Amino acid sequence: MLKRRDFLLTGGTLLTGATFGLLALRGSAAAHEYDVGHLKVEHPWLRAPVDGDNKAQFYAMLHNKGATPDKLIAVKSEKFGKAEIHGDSKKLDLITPIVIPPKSLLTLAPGGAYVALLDIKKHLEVGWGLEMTLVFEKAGEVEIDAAIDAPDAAHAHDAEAMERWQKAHGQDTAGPKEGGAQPEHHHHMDK
Ligand SMILES: [Cu+2]
Repeated sequence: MLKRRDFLLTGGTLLTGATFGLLALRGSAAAHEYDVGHLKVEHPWLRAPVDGDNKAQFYAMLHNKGATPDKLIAVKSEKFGKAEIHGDSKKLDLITPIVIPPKSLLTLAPGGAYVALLDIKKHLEVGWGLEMTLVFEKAGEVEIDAAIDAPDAAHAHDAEAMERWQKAHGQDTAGPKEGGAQPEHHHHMDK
């Protein structure tokens, strides 16, 4: 199920009075993070395909609170045909798991290790979310909702890239249009 992302929350200058009103009504905020075993997946996101393309790149912050390493070994979603994990930031052409060392926070970001989402079957709308399953060797599987960011986003919830994309695609940036059903997206601007 796709959900409208509250990406506007990340761009302070874009906040409108109406948005603030919604926020006040919605009450408690859920952070954009998922726990599985000793791992925490924070701000999973992807760079949407450029127009006409059918592949995307997935990134996240992977926090291993445990005393042993773990590995991201597979990524699944009904919306794309397959995923290839390019886990070695020095040899990005290789397909190899992403290793998360113990007691560490691994930030996947453009230019480094990533997951290639290939053969996308349905249009991925920038500003919405994509439900996916991450499979870790030890911690097991976890369902996540990845933010679909602009194709040139530099980091999760890149509001400037989102605004450029919207202008280029004739969408306004005035605020939520789909009513009050958006998931709360409490974002601390960690890059
Ligand atoms: Cu997030």
